[in-house]
Amino acid sequence: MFEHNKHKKLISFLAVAALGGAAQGVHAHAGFKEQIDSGTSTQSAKWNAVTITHGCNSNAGGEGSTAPHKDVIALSVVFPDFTKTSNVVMRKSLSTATVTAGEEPTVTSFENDIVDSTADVALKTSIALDMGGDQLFANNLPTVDASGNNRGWQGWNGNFPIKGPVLIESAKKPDGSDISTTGLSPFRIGGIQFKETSCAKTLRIRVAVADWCGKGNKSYKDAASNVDVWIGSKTALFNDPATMPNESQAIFWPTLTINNKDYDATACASADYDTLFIEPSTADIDAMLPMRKQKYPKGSGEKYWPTK
Ligand SMILES: [Cu+2]
Repeated sequence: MFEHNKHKKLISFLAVAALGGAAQGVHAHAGFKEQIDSGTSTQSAKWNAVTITHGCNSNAGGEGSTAPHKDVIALSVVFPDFTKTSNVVMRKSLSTATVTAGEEPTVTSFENDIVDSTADVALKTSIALDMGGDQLFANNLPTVDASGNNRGWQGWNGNFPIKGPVLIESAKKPDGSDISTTGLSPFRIGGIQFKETSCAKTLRIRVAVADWCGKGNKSYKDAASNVDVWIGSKTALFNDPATMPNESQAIFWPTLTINNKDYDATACASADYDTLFIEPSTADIDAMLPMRKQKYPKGSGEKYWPTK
């Protein structure tokens, strides 16, 4: 982890230098292909993809080190429950404020900032799985919650129903270090519109992502090198610090950034916030981030940690 954070800081510095602050294109872990601009809810959906930028490696070893990564064979993704303010964590902060990431002050709704958001509805938008094209895994199933909302997906390489590719990390350069590869797992998301009076420059949608490199009950024994879990806080099920970068380190959430095209810097000069955050509940992460045990098409047909 220590090595990794140094690596991340260097990357961020270079990105800021090169792109004038638009650093979203550079990811250390799982992330998103693009930032997106705000738009109306009736506008056609925005196409995007989760990026998988490296294979699994114990965070104790540090991914910036030359320790080898394992190939990624499956992915699970859980978005926040946009339909219920009661089932998500929402936050609001000023980007210049001294606040630890993941500990920004909470709010109960976005109704003052986002069109169609109410006391009950967090965001009037939805996501959908995009099959084909730029698709790392051949097998993909949407993750649907108890209320019928599409909350993410699981993609995997396997023998059934289709043998697909993995994110190859086992191919090495002559010095044994990893060849840099990125896997894309596409989806689309509906338009999100900021209110004219909002002083939010960005809405940051924090998404739980797990990159799986091992499968079956055996992988539980060596979880640290069989899964990378990207969530901002530990949960009842995902609590091994070696599988995630949140033990005495900066937290990491894969974050989809929505930019407010109509942000008014003059009108918002003295506003006490400029950034909104939304995160899935820990209960939802525990319910939906593990790979499902059912046979295809109900589930992936495989058993992955932590389904011991
Ligand atoms: Cu990483």
